[in-house]
Amino acid sequence: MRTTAAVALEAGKPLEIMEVNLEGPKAGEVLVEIKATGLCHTDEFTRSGDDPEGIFPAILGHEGAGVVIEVGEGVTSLEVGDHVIPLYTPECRECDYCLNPKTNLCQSIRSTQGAGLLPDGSTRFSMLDGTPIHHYMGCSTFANHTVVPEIALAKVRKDAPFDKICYIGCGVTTGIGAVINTAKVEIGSTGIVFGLGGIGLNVIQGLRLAGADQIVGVDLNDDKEAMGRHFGMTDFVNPTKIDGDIVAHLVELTGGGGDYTFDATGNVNVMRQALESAHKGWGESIIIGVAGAGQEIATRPFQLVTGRSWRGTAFGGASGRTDVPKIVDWYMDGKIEIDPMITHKLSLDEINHGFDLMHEGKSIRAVVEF
Ligand code: NAD
Ligand code: AHE
Ligand code: ZN
Repeated sequence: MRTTAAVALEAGKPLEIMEVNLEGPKAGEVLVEIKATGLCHTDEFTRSGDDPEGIFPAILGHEGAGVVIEVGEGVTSLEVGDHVIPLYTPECRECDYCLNPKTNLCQSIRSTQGAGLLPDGSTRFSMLDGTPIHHYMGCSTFANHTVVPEIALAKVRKDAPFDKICYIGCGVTTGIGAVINTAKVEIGSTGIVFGLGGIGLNVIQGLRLAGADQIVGVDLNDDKEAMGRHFGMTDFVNPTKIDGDIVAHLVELTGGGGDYTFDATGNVNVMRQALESAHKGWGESIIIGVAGAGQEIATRPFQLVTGRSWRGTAFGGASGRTDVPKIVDWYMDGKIEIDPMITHKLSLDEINHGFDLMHEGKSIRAVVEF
């Protein structure tokens, strides 16, 4: 079939909207009509050329929701008409990683996924002249139709709106899951969140859900304060507007440091600030942000010797086929909020404007509706 997609032809270039060929699903695969997709900073990280794993040409996008159009041979858990959210962290329920409750990082298709291919080692997308186009994070949601392995699709209820639940495909689950699954924050804790974008605001929402008493948000952009407070932030700090060192300021503000701190910026200097503003003796700092090729984190080992720990999380530690339908229920039952964070709705033709809004700090989530 043919479908319309925003194609990343080269690193650093705007996406190009074009008709592409899409082969039908092979064994174990599913053809999905994407109804809506969010723009996450990780898409921009890859588009820009910062991602060491970036491959071009590719169809980016990993925060989608849609409807099953066709299932390949052997697919048993999904049928035509099901509503689904593609998962960049699949859940095969069979590999050593899926069988270990300490991780959500199913590895059953990681090598082909990282190479921009489906599990059989080939791509279903191509240009009209036959040039292959790579998949991205196993999802490629910047296309009106995509083919995804069965193990990388969460089946969700049919009354949930696509233009909101697409965000559960990454930002919502990553932020809330970092608090609940990874940090396992206790009632009464103090949390510090660096970066109040599409991920950080969901960390704040997760901290409120977990019963944290003090929730400090840190961002260079004062415009993020109002939204942070809406989601439960108790204190806002703009590092450019304080006297002296940000770490000392945060330690003072929290009476010793955060029980839990989170980096949601992707900046390695901020990751260090997050670690060092965690409480001596027990503070845990969780890295969520992804950093560009060649960048490394650093701190004095003494920071760890004195009881802080440095950890990280992918997709909020969530096992997608199991957890994502539950998070959709939380949204539908009013336990979590999504709507105010969807600040812009765009058509596929306007997708590059969505990245401009991200850079300008004007959007939390821009969502493309097909
Ligand atoms: P975003 O662009 O919406 O938000 C980033 C925020 O950080 C902005 O509000 C910006 O003003 C703020 N910021 C930038 N530099 C800062 C600094 N020096 N100090 C304080 N604040 C600063 O991005 P997003 O979509 O929220 O993504 C955030 C990061 O999380 C990205 O690196 C993204 O790639 C990563 N991410 C990781 C996962 C995962 O599973 N680990 C999932 C999704 C996104
Ligand atoms: N490709 C990058 C790493 C990018 C990365 O860390 N991706 C996160 C998801 S970000 C979603 O917005 C992730 O899940 N990583 C686990 C994995 O297996 O990819 C690089 O540095 O090479
Ligand atoms: Zn993402």
